[in-house]
Order: sequence, then structure tokens, then C-alpha cells
Amino acid sequence: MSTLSRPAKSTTAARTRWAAAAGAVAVGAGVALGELLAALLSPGLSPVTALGGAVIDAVPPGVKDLAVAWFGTADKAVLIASIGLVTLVLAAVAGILEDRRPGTGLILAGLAGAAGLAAVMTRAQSVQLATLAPVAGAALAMGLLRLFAKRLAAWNPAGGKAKETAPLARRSFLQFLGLSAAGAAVGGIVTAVIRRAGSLADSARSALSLPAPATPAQAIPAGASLDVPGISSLVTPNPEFYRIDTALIVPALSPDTWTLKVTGLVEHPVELTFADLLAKPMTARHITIACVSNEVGGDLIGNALWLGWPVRELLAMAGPKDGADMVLSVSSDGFTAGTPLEALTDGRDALLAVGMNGEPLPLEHGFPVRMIVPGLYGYVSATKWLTELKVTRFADDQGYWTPRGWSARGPIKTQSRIDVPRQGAKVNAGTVQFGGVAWAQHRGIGRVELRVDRGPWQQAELAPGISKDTWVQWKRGLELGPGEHEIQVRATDSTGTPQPEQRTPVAPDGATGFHTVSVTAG
Ligand SMILES: Nc1nc2c(c(=O)[nH]1)N[C@H]1C(S)=C(S)[C@@H](COP(=O)(O)O)O[C@H]1N2
Ligand SMILES: [Mo]
Repeated sequence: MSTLSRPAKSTTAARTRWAAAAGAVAVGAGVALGELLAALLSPGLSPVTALGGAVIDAVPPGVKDLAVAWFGTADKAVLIASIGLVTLVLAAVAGILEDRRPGTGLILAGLAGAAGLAAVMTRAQSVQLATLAPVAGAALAMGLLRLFAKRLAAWNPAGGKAKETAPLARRSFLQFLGLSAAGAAVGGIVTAVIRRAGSLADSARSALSLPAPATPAQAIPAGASLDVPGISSLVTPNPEFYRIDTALIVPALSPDTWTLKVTGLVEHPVELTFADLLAKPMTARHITIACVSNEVGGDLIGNALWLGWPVRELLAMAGPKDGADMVLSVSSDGFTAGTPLEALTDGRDALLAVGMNGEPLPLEHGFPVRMIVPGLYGYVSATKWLTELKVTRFADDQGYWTPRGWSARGPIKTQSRIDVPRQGAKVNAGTVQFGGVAWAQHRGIGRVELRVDRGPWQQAELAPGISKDTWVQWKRGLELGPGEHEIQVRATDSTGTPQPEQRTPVAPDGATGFHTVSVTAG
């Protein structure tokens, strides 16, 4: 038996070739899985592109200039091909090593996976989900390497006589190799198709120029951004904007074929192309949107300048029938949100948004068109990749999350957050500067107060807000003696209603309670 699992001394050239092929297939399957997961989970950041980026960052500028001079615009393709070639050679070596000394090939594949992981983690756009791709890819490659090596040892090909010596073991090895190679190829093709759709939508987006708003944004009042280091920026940059959706693959819609249908309880069903929409008089508004799943003190909230056509104008064209009280907005991916008809027609700036902070909507934020409704949580209003508005009744229809334990209606609750100092911070005893944000969309914030160790509430300074639909910044210096202190914040909306102290979970209609941080003064 031992001669089967341990390579014979006279390892044949045939066996070496098959071991190399096994290494190539194992690593190829690992890379394919990693790239597929990346295409699904973190478009724009895959192990291979991250490694490429790391190589570009690492090579001296002189070499970069040389590469551009030699290869021109093909320099990136050459880089990727070189990475591919190096990977192939290493993969073959890993296969041979694993055949000769079980475990050594695994170490090599593990190191390559670690390099991919390090590259992904050190990229600027790094997101936590992106780390899954190199880890899963390396795990698959290592698993396959081991399984191939086991089957190859059982077969122990010895040149021309192989067929006669161990036909069953031979077939087992070759079948497994062929299946794995086919799996890797399918993975590669699926990845390419996903990437291609994404890049088509990307280029359509880049080619787009947004119309100027007929109704420009309100001016940002002087002093709306407080000078407190570490406070949330008043307007959230797109790359930092939180993203929440059920989409495994970010829908890549073409604005050329996109249409929006208004259906259901309407006098005149309407269908609008993207060109029709862009020709409408646009409104620009800063609006703060928030997720119902945002925990107290959480960061599933952001403020952007949205450009869009008011939903009420489209609904006026369609003419909702008597009895309608809800608009079910439908996404290309099947997600739906049920918004009270009233919130779309009462004059607030509910928009069919095409722009976010001066750019077309980013793909992951709903390109080409999404809804934005001031005052309502995203799950009942902010449908991305919007394709249909069905005018209906709460009695007849439900948004995606309603049968899943969330309330049918989702007005945003008054909330406040301490941005600085952070939970657990060490500060100098004396006057400590606190700063953060508070929101009560469409009602507006009236007051923000802080208290130390459950003492009396002390009023914070409120920066002037952009509008009642946006969050506001606040700051306050607090006297802290040496030791640990608990600081709490509480906002009151402009109607005079303070946010409730009682802690409630995010489900079914949004968390309540005071954001609390403890800091140690010394
Ligand atoms: N198509 C689609 N639109 C969606 C969702 C979704 O899952 N699918 N999630 C909603 C939820 S719960 C929120 S909080 C907001 C988040 O928008 P953002 O990702 O642009 O921040 O989008 C809303 N629109
Ligand atoms: Mo959400």
C-alpha cells in the first residue's frame, strides 16, 4: 500500500506532467471561484485585480513608464497576462510538490491565497465582503490539490503501461480533473458575463451628462458644517455612502432600454423612457436617507444631494383613482417598497432620482433611476433600479419586507448620534469637545442635549441645517473629571417631541433609545 500513497522513487515524466496539470486545474478552479465571488460580492475589487494594483503600486515609476512605452494601452492586459503566467507556473509547481511531498504544494497555494488576501485588504476601496473571495478561492485550490494528489498516487502513471496497470484509478483521476477543469471554465465564463454587463452599464453611466436642475438645491447655510474633527461630513461622499439591498448581483441596467411604467389604479397608465425623464424639469435637494435596520448609534444613514423629477408630477400625469393609498415601487430585481400615496403627493420632495452628489447614480445606488422620499425609511420608499410604480392599496399589496416581519409603514424616527469622541476613547480631563449628528427627516430637529453619567441634560449647539429633510450637526464641550464617564445624547424634533429613552430593537419599525458612549478622562 505504501508504494501507492507514497511516490515511487522513479517518478515518471508522465506522472510529473499529470501532477503539473492537476496543480494548474486546482489553482485555476480556486482563482475562478475567487473571481466569481468577487464579481458577485464586491464588483471592482477582485483578488486578481487587487494583485495587479499592488504590482502597479510596487513597481518603480521608471518601469511603469517603460511598460506604457512598450505596450501602450495594452499595458494592463500585459500585466494581467503576466500575473496569469506566473500563477500558472506556480500552480504547476504546487501540483508537482504536492505529489512528491504531500503538504508542500498546499503551503505554496496557501501563500498565494494569502498574497491575494493581503492585496485585497490593502486596496483603498477594500470592503469586508471582498476578503471572502481570496479565502474561499485558496481553500478550494488547496482542497483540490490534495484530492488530485491522492488520486494521482493511487494511479501512479508509468508512461505507456499506465492504462493496463490501474485503469480504475486512472479513470478516477482523469474524470475528477476533467470535471474540475470544466467547473473552473464555467465559473470563468459566468464571471466574464457578469463583469461585461457591469462594464456596459458603467460606460453608459460615464457617458451620461445630467441636466441642470430647473429647481436648484437650497444653499447650504454658512456654519452648517461644524469645525469638529471626526464629525460626520454634512454631505456623505458617494464611496462612503452606506449600501443596503437584497441584490446578490448589482443590477446593470441600460439607460437606453430602461423604462418606467405607471400601472394599477390610475386613469392613464404611463410609460416613460430615460430620455423622457431627463427632459423633465429636475429638482435638486439634499435629503438624508436612513435604513430601518440602523441600530442606535449605527452608520446606516447618509446625506446626499439628489437630482430628480418629483414623483408627484408623474402621478399627476397618471391620475390615481379614488381608493388608492399606496404606491408599490418595483425594482428590476423584484424588490418592492410600499409608500403611502400621500407622502408622494403632499408636496414634499419625493424624487425619481437620477443624480447623487453631482454624478449619475452609482450602479450600487440604483442606476439609472431610484426613488428618494424625505422622511421614510429606505425599505418603504427608496427603491433602486426602479422600473414600475403600481398605484394600489395597502389592503391589496405589500412591499418586500412587510411579510418578513417589518411594518407596512416606516416613518423615520427622531435620532441622534455621538460621532466624537468614540466609544472607549481616552481623553484629557477638563473640557472635552463632543460632536455628532441628529435627524428627524421632514419634521426637522429642534434641539439636541447631552448628559454625563445620567446628570442633568445640557443643551448642545446646533449648526443651521440645510432643510428639515436633512440631518444636522451639533457640538458641545462637556466638563469631565478624571475617570470613566457615560455620555448620552437626545434629540427633540421641531414639533417638540423628544426621542424616546426606551430601547427597542430595529424590527419592526426602527430602533429607539439614546446613543451612549463611555470615555475615560485622565
Ligand atoms: N432594489 C432595491 N432597492 C432598495 C433595497 C433593495 O434591497 N433593493 N433596499 C432598500 C433599503 S432597505 C434601503 S435602507 C435603501 C438603501 O439605499 P442605499 O443602498 O443607496 O444606501 O435602499 C432601498 N432600496
Ligand atoms: Mo433599509
